[in-house]
Amino acid sequence: MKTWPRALCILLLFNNVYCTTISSDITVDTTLTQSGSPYEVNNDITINDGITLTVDPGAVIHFSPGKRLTVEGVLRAEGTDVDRITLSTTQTHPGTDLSYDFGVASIRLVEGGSPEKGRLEVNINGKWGTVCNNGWGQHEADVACKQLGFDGGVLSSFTSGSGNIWMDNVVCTGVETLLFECQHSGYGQNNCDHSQDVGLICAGNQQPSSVLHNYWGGVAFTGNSAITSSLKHVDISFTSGNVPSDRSGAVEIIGNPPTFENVRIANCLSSRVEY
Ligand SMILES: [Ca+2]
Repeated sequence: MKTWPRALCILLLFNNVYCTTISSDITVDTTLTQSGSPYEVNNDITINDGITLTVDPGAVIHFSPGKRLTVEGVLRAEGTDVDRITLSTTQTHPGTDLSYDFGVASIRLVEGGSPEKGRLEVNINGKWGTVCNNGWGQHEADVACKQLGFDGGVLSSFTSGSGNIWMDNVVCTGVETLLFECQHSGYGQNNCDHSQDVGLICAGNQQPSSVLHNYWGGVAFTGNSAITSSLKHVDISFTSGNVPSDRSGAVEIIGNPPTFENVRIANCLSSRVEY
């Protein structure tokens, strides 16, 4: 009885009918529609060799944390200017701004002499910069240290950085999984100088992948189908690559590459496209 809903789901998919949860590999030609959205993918799934998954304009697909889509067959995700296709996560990431990318490592501690301490730096659109200490307290230190995989931490001061001061007036409630989900003045907006750079001393044993659990694994093109996959007017966000250890691309190309047209990849903890 327990497997009945999944069987029903596959039957519905077979008839191209509305189905919200996808738990198994795509083994017959299937179309995901805007009216059936959002779809929730709660397993690692593969589009099998010889099979086409068509994603209609305006369709929204949300992946559970860590789950990824492997394309051995064909993925035809062709949105339009008005009805873009969304590939994202089931998890909410409040406060994050889709016009920014957080880089592969996203935050780090430097010049502290050991991994758990140092000046806090954040990566925005591929550039490392610092964080101003205006407003910093326990919640903010805890969120940053937890993002780094520690249990928590305290504000400190280390050598000053240089270049961008990316965040100022950071206010966290303490439940955020990313520093980027806390309120702040806007990236690059600050009235600080580098003497106010946040330093941290984190506590506990570092668990490198803790934050990745809110992110999905991205799309891997592994097949060598004669028919080329296509991504057109697609938004891909909140991937961490191949969870937990290998932060590979939001889109990873191992087999034949897809065609890309107007694809936006944002808010990822992974690189964008990896070959
Ligand atoms: Ca300030």
